[in-house]
Amino acid sequence: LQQRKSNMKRVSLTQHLIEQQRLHNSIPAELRLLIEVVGRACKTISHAVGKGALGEVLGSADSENVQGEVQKKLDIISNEILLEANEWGGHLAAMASEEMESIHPIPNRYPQGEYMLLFDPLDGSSNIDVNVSIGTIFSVLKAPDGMKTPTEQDFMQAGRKQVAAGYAVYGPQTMLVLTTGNGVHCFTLDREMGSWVLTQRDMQIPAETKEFAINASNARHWHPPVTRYVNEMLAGTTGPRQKDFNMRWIASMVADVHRILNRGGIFMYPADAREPDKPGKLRLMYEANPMAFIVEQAGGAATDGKQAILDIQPEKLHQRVPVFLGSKSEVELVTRYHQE
Ligand code: AHM
Ligand code: MG
Repeated sequence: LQQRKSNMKRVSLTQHLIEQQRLHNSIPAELRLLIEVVGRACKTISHAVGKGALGEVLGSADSENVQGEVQKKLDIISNEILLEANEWGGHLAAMASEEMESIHPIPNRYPQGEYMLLFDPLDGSSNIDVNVSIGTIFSVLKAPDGMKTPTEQDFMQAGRKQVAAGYAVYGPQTMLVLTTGNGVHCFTLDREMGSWVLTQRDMQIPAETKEFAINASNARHWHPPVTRYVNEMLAGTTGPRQKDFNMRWIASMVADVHRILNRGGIFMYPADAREPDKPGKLRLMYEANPMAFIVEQAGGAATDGKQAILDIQPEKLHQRVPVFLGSKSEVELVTRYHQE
């Protein structure tokens, strides 16, 4: 009886999206279809990830992606799953992926929709083979001209223009975290039923935090504002911050951001002195923008050290940016250090 009662109260992804449309008029049917299709693709990816060695999906493929990184088998499989799932529904005009050099227009044999989908099919590749949380990140833009096939130039829209963004995290539980501009909501995959169930409404990042995330092995290359900010935290109760901080680094952005959404903190992937023309590691269009949209919607902040990530005018599809995101007061402090 208890089980039946709790089942009756469950809100599915579809129900949630329809309710949001009625409340805020922000999710037209075509966008809802898009989000549901991405959600379905993430279930398939979650299944492949969960099989691991039994599915013969672990290890590297014999290929490199556009940034010259060796692709894992699961990077390629996840990319294929997302492309195939989204091609034929009529809701998209084009797609772009971290794993593909150029954009992927919708083939002529399918109707064309008004949205453009960007994704990092499997983020945290270095964690795939060691059974640590990884995820899919996605971002949705409007095609500027619904009539014609989009070009790469049509994707060059600032993050503020996103109409939806989200990520799935494949961890002990598989979760989908989503925003369409009216708060951030989290769904847990019910593996038996195969459905996304709303488990957290209106996630809010705690404003104050004692936790930070950065790959400290790069410390000797950091620029002075980052060194100052981190050193002040490391100084603990006797330093200028007058409190002890804790450090976490999962090396999967989805998992680090998911922790910050739940219990606060700041995540940093700064530019450093190694390659002046290569600002950091993370990609604006597939990682920084969707995460910045989610974080701002949850009451946090996201900058590149100088300006809000969402205000950056993109110049290239695979452009990289420094990233500082999470609890507002911390992001503001490290951003101020960059401006001083
Ligand atoms: P990927 O998209 O190739 O997986 O790279 C992005 C990942 C992020 O998830 C994570 O924050 C970062 O790379 C970790 O980098 P590092 O190996 O320097 O710790
Ligand atoms: Mg990535």
